[in-house]
Amino acid sequence: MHDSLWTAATQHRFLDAVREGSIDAAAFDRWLVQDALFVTDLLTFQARLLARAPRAAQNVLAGGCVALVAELDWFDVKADERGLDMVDEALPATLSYRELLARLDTAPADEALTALWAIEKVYLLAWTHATSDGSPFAEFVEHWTVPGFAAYVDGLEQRAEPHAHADREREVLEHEIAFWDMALEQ
Ligand code: MP5
Repeated sequence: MHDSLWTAATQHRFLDAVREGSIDAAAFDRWLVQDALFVTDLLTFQARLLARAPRAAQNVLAGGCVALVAELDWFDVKADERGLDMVDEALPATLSYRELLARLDTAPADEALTALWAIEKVYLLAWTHATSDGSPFAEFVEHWTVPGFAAYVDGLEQRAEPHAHADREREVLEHEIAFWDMALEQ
């Protein structure tokens, strides 16, 4: 379902440029700083979802919350290495994604869980697409392609209803595309 949107979200020009090593440093840094803001918003959404999810989904969601907190620490380290200030000024695509997460917050748990699965599956596929030998971005590629992350996405898939909530899935994919677009703009 939504095959062309899945392709657009996971084989975006941003990811081609990461794979080729030709990504503009300012674009990569813009993505990094905005993604740290997104992950902060995702943690808010996911912690609330954990509180209202069916018992069977709690384990995978709780593990994900712990991973999100660790990921925020990791973003700080990466930003520091690249000499970036972690601003809290969200660009329009980040704000718009925040609004989508807020809407999902009041959606039924099965729909919210399915949207979360799509959010994570996009990153697994996207960074797999961005993989190349000797990449200067290897640690970023690795972060979202290691077996542990693939297992997490699998765990979400088992508790979600992949492709059963077409509108939610479409919205996630559109926001993911806009997020990559945002990094390349300017
Ligand atoms: C993810 C992300 C994956 N970091 N950013 C966007 C815009 N979409 C999806 O989430 P996580 O928690 O980094 O695996």
